[in-house]
Amino acid sequence: MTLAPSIIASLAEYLENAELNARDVPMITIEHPTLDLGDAYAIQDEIWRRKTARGTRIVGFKAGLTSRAKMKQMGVDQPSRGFLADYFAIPDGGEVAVSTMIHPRVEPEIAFVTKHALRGPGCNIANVLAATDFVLPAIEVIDSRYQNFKFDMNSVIADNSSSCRFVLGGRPRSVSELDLRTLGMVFEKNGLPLAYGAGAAVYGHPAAAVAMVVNLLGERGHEVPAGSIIMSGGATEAFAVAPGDAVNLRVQDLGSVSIRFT
Ligand code: OOG
Ligand code: MG
Repeated sequence: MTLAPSIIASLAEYLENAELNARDVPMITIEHPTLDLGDAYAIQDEIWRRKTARGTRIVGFKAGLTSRAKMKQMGVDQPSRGFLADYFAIPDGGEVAVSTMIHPRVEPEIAFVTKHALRGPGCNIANVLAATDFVLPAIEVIDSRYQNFKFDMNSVIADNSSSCRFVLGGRPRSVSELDLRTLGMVFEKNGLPLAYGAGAAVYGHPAAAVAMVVNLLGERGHEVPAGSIIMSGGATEAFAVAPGDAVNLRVQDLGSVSIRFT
């Protein structure tokens, strides 16, 4: 950590206001070039604290940048974690106004829902599978608060890994019935395929991405409670959306999930 607690608090307020007002801001490492990974997670955790202090519930967590396609698209080389607030959730088939966001993009994901608590360090795939109640197809809507959707690793982590909205849908399935690595995905916009994916694109195995999130949370003393939603990360690059777009994800054996943008 290189930054004073007062700077961490003011950067958290700055980034949370950018989210709440849907206004983009310059990357925080421009003004604070010494900001390190510890500072970045401290800022994210301060945004989390600000929201819970206001009565917002944290319903789960997410892995970010867990696929090669995502790392390549964003020019980074490590994964991240973020948290999911109650108001990020959009019902399956629901709509969201693009005007409430800055420059939203969509990603095809597999979401896990836990039946037991998970705690790192030392969490592995087997622990995740044993603690998983079911998995679901999910679309994540990300929205970087940074200008032109451009950032470095520490800046995006401070910005809650671009978390914005998510939709869960389809058919919940137990992990014991599935081979999560070979699970096929078709991601569509306005009825046409955008991209194809497979579970293994996500960190080798989507449950490995979840274990990574649990371990990153454990480094700062956070436990993942039973009943949490954990998004394992985009299996393909993310795609920009505009008003009028309808986005649908079909996942093998898990059904489909959709969202419309107005
Ligand atoms: C960071 C968040 C990435 C994912 O699934 O990889 C993410 C970003 O690309 O803005 O949610
Ligand atoms: Mg994502």
